[in-house]
Amino acid sequence: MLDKIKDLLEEVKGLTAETAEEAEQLRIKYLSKKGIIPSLFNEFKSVPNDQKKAVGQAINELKNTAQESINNLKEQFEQSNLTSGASDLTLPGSQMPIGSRHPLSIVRKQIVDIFDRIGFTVAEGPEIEDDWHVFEALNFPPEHPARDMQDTFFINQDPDILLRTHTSSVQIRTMENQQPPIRAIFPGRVFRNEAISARAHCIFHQVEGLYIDEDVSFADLRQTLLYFAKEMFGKETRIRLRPSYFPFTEPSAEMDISCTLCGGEGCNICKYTGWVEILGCGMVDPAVLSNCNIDPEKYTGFAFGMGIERIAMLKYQINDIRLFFENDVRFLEQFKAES
Ligand code: 2NL
Repeated sequence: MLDKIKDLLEEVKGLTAETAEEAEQLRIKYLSKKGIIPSLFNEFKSVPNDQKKAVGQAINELKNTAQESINNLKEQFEQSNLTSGASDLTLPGSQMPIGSRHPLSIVRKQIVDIFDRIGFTVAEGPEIEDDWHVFEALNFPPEHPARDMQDTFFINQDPDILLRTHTSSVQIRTMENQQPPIRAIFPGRVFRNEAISARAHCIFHQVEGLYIDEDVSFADLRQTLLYFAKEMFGKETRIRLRPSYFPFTEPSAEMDISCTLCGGEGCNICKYTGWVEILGCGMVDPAVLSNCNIDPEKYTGFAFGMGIERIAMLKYQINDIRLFFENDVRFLEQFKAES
């Protein structure tokens, strides 16, 4: 009987199980009421007295060893049950919802980056302004319609305090504070007292630009804006300048680019002309330079201004300006891929 117990002892030391279920089967086989080890206790009754001590000890050792190794097997499965799920390092992480930049921010950054590459710095200024910086210094005559309550949001009258209608006011401040050479762009939010529609909004965004130095010419203006158009809309883009009028530039022009959608063939976007207007520009009027204490005999310069909404609408084929201001995530989400 001692030999049989020894064999069983070796057997239970080497027990293995693949699953918790298998470990339970082993417990039943060796330790349950009708299992192998309790049945040894039955046989024990017929062991001769002089062997009872040795056999009894051997059975007890077998029982303890079997219990220990089966418990170990069970524990192992309990533990892997606990940890699977909690620390499976191969599981994908939980999704963090990522926001997207506003299309106006994307386009503003593109414009700023393009001019940054040719040496333009960026300047910003106040949205609440006085009459001098928004109108007077820019050569607006006293009766100009833009000065009317109908077109401009006034905060105070006499003295006139108002919401800027263009970022030119920041250019005036820059020229007042700094002698040429000046080469900067001026992005910002502007305000006009207009009825809101698909094409116009009372709040919109502009980028204006200014380059003042000795011998700055209209050719410099044209080449700078051609570079901008090609960088912004693609290498194949062409430009054309049409004569126009602004109080603060002379001569003044409006710039068209060849239609981004049809390449000039004629389509809905360009109203079958092949051209789309994107900005206004001109040579800074000498009177404006004088107003800022810059000598117009020594210095000349060009300036331009564009609406960021207009550029973004063209670039992304957005047909209603109000979409920019509604913050509808279904609209905003579409710009996730851009930065
Ligand atoms: C447009 C046209 C323009 C300027 C803005 C400017 C500023 C100073 C002096 C001279 Cl301080 N000019 N800015 C010049 C021409 C056109 O904007 O259509 N903007 C949306």
